[in-house]
Amino acid sequence: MRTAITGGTVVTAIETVLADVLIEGEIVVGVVHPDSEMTRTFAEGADRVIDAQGKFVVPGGIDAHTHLQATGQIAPVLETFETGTVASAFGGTTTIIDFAFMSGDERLPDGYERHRENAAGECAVDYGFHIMVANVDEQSPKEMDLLVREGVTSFKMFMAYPGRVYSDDGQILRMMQQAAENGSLIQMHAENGIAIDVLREQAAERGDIEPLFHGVTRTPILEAEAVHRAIALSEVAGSPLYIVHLSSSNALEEVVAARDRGLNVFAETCPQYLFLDLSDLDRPDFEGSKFVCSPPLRPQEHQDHLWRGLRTNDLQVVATDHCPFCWEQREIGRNDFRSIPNGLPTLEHRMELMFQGAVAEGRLSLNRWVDMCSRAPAKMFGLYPRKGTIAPGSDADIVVFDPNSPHTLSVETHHMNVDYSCYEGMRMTGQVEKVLLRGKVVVDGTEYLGTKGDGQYLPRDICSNLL
Ligand code: DUC
Ligand code: ZN
Ligand code: ZN
Repeated sequence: MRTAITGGTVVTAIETVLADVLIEGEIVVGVVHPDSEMTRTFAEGADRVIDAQGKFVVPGGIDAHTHLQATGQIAPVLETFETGTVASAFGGTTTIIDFAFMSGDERLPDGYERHRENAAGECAVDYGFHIMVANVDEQSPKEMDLLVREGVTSFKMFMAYPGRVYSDDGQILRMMQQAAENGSLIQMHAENGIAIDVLREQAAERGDIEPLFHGVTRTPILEAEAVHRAIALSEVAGSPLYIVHLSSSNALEEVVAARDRGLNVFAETCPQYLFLDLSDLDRPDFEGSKFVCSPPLRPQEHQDHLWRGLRTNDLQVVATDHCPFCWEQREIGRNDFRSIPNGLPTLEHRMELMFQGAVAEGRLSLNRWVDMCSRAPAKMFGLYPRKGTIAPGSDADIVVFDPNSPHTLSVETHHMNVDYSCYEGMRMTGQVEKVLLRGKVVVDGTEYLGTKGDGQYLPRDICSNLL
């Protein structure tokens, strides 16, 4: 099957060029000048020609932080591998890296194997896994080595949630030492959970039980403290570190200071921290519960700092932490914010939201948009250059993006399996028009053209950002 995408502007993290993209089967074979002889002969013999005049042609998005079919919380995530990845395809994200978790007394590889079974044959886009680590003991570092050899090269640890998935500093240091040996990346949920739990209990005792107090008690000071400690531990271990879902200017300052000292410290933020804020948690009639995630939404003034961090590359990646819960599931915590399940639905909207905030509103360049949504996660998590760019030899995961197609985000039109939208009524300037997954058109406008199981499992290399 030969496909030519003609007349568009190809945008990668590096350059913006008028060029045609030539695809043979699943692979890009040429990015060439529109008037070239190669285009003419290729297009003549092509099975399909896609006209991209006036559109951007960008590498498929990579969302490096999702939780599909997760059951580790108060309520199960009802977004399945099937529903979540179809929504992902509609949003122009052609690869996800999902978190496999250990439940009960499971070992590291158990969570991975269960997750692989659950995902097999279900996914609409390509997928890999990180592991959420709990119950670290002397076996855990060896299990980590085993998984790295299988292509699972990143491991999330928690400084929050004592008594559940929390690891103490010694356990974290031990795993970081092993990561320094095996080349993997430790991802950190950096919030001081021990102190936060005291504040949460005190709030509940005072009768402060509304969703707003979820935000108030998880103060950014205790996010920054945990980031600082995680950096210190990784420096001692000699391992790189990746902070997940960084939410505040306080935490960002710690990352900036570490990077200025030359440490291999990286961080991701999420659209919710750039577009939503603490006041959403204070919406009346328990509506605020729809915005409960951890770390929580912050006062609006943090947002400018995060955008600046993206501009200066102190924040490298934008991922969603997609972890949706329906209204009925939120209701579990009506009488105590501590029982509201944590996580927001964003997977489908990441590319369009980030285009809006970055490009349409003039904060960042087109190339930076592609970088933080596609190339940076590909490099961070060992998928580059197969993913994250449009170049000869790379997978033909391609989005035709219309920069002038105003529309409104709404639960009425989204494909995510959740009964509300955190972005209801938000106006977007640009829109995903067509999506190709390894050369196959899976989305055309409002039509889904894929088949169940199109997505392939991706064993990953190690992070390619290290010196
Ligand atoms: N951390 C996540 O990454 N996702 C959901 C909840 C949490 O604490
Ligand atoms: Zn987390
Ligand atoms: Zn998460």
